[in-house]
Amino acid sequence: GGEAAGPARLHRAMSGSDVRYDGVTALIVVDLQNDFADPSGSLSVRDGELVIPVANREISAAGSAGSYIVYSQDWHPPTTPHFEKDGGLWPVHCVQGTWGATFHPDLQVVGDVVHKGDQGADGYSAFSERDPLSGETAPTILQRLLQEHDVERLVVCGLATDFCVVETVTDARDLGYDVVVVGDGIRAVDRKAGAGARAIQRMREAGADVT
Ligand code: VGL
Ligand code: ZN
Repeated sequence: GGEAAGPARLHRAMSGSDVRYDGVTALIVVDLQNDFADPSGSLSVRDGELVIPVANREISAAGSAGSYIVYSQDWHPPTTPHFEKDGGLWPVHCVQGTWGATFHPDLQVVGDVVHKGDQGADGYSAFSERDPLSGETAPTILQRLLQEHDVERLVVCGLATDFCVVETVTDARDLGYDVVVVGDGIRAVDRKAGAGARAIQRMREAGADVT
């Protein structure tokens, strides 16, 4: 977009963020938990730790502009068809109340938290949870929180590009939100080569602006 004037430009200059924040914008920080962001996490994303200072930069910029900030947390029970040991895809990760599920210690946490995957569903998107057995989807509390805060536009960063970020962003577009994805604030699992690049392509095709 064009050059911002007044306070928005000032906040950007002070924080180093390229993104414009205002009262109808919310920042969504996706799954910056130890199991994804710490190199010793059970589902650690390569260079995931590099996302933390970028997220903190965006959190500062959003906070200065009075934007609403919300954090998603992958939040699984010890047994869930999401885990490979129980018939799913993934190593055990982000089990409720464990170190792996805790936010990375360097992350600034100043906002609301939305849990997902907590009923045994996959919960890739911060907006919805899909039961891998029945295929049924149910909304999380995220959309209600955004409505309560009069949000029209979302800025998204976090992990992982090819799972929770892309599903959150495409759901957000389906719900009618304008979406900016912070390009240096995401990283991919890349279980299959090129998955991260394809996810970025999908987000752009859905109308998101990936910086
Ligand atoms: C995620 C794999 C499994 C994510 C969550 O946050 O991207 N990926 N569970
Ligand atoms: Zn998970």
